[in-house]
Amino acid sequence: MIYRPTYYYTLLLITLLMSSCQSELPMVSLGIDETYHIARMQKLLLQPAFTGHQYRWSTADGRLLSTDRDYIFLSDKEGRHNLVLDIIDDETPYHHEFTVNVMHEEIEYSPYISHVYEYRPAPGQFINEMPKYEPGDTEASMAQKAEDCISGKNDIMISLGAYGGYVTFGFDHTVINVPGEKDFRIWGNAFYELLNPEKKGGSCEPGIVWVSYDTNCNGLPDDPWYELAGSHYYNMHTKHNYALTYHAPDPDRKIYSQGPFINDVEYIRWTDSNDSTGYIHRNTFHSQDYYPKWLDEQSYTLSGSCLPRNAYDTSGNGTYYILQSFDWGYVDNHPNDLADLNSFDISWAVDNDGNKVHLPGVDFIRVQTGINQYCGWIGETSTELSKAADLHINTGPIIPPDPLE
Ligand SMILES: [Ca+2]
Ligand SMILES: [Ca+2]
Ligand SMILES: [Ca+2]
Repeated sequence: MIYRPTYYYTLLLITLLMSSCQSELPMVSLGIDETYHIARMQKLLLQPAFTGHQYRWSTADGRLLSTDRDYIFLSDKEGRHNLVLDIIDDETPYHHEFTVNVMHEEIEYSPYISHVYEYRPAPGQFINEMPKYEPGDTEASMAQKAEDCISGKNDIMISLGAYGGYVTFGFDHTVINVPGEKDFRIWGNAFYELLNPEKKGGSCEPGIVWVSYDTNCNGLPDDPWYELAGSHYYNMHTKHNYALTYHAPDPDRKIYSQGPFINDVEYIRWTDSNDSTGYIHRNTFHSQDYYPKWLDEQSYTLSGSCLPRNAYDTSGNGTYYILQSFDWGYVDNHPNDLADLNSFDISWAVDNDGNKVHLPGVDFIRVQTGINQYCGWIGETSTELSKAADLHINTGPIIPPDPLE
């Protein structure tokens, strides 16, 4: 028999009593701490465990932040933020004061793209080339190639193909929507015609910008998307909630040419939500496949808003097209040196019904070719981009120190 001292039984008794107390009065926690430490421009998801009739998140000086049960704290202001959560309930009201200390990030943020989440271009004469498809590539590896092109300062152009093609990217932090200021800039390859630059037309291929806030905080672009309403959002010829389907080339199609440069007129057929149909033609300048080779589907649908056509055949015989820029709010729509016309304000965001939406910041940005248009020998109108920057992150000293000083 093993000797057990008396205190062993005393301890056992206390343990049993404690555990029975705990089962009768379980410790319930609000789930919101008293103090948090986070880096600036990072989200803090606050989810109280208690329920009530209403919720009120506010600053300690009384400014209302939200009346939702869950709240995402986000700030670019370093320092101490004193906050209050009130759970309003007749039986179990709750008042909780807490502090979020916002610090500077440990590793300096990059102002440039850090990740490409999706690359889903429409067919086009630069598809499978910008970036280049190689046997074995998948949608994921093509997204990685797109990332290698447009992230950081790599500044290599990718093409989104014809109408509806898109890319989705993000940064190593949340891009803050600073009130009254534009928030990010995107570089394309638009240019004005040299002879008449004042007309602001030439090769302008407007891409629509969409933004999304990672409201479920899972790091994935599976949250609601909002269009940035540019200058042509309310144009009577803009189609909203539009969809267009591309069909892989039919091996039994009739192959015939049109003029000296189009050698396969019925190459890639499209059908749209307005019961229209048409083709992406193949031209003599680009001989690779125009349908994304990494897609297994024999057709795929792209949707969004569709902007009015912007091309004019100034020659009258199909030899000289001018693609007119829109006023503001689109990618690949004005030359890159016009910084302001290539910059975007998150406050332009609207929902699917066109109602303004306030977003504190965005985690995901999507650029989508906005026009369904074909211009003879120059081909389909396709948005291109090579880089993007968060305008609120300091890009560091631009002027090197003077060696004579
Ligand atoms: Ca803003
Ligand atoms: Ca998400
Ligand atoms: Ca372009």
